[in-house]
Amino acid sequence: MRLTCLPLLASFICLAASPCVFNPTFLFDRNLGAAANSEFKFKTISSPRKDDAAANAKLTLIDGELDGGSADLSALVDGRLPSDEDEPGANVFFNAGSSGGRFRMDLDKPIDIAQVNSYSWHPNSRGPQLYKLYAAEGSEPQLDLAPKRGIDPATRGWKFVATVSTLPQSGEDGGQYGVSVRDASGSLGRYRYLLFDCYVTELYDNWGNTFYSEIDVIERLHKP
Ligand SMILES: [Ca+2]
Ligand SMILES: [Ca+2]
Repeated sequence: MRLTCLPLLASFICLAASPCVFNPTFLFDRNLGAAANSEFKFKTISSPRKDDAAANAKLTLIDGELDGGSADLSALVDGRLPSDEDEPGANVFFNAGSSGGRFRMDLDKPIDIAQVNSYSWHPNSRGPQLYKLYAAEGSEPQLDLAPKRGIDPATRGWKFVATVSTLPQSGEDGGQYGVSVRDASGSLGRYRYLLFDCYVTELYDNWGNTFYSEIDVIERLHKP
């Protein structure tokens, strides 16, 4: 084979082996003990940022009720972090005894999103994260920006991105969690809106709604 054919062949093999399939996954890390502190430093997940693409995002409750002790939704993007493992006022969480709820993040304009990173911290069942993530560019036909629970957002113009679950298979579930939703292509896509469909982590008692401390959106940077 002539060497000049190799780049073409290589690109063909690449296309055949990894077609442009949208298959986002998530990574997560968990800090326990002294590693769980106000710095939110993880071994494999980047720490929360103050200057990420969600810093000025507008958050809107779609369904469910926030707990009376929860911070406003804006605490998810304020870049501030709890300093203690049980600090309700520095976290967003749905009402005690409820099954969770939905909220929407508006980034003001569509951006190419590389990662959606979510952070939580609690000594027990309010530590792990369990949610479904959907996204929309904004111009989808019949896009419903506020689909209630019971309505599959994917039938209302939203694109399903991933189901995030950091629930341990056994043992204690408390700790500090960092999650990163991403795609092997480097981009989750170009979106203005994100929808978070959040679920309780357990049903043994009323205290299973996650203490979400921050949600970062990392824009994919394009080299000029
Ligand atoms: Ca942030
Ligand atoms: Ca925060």
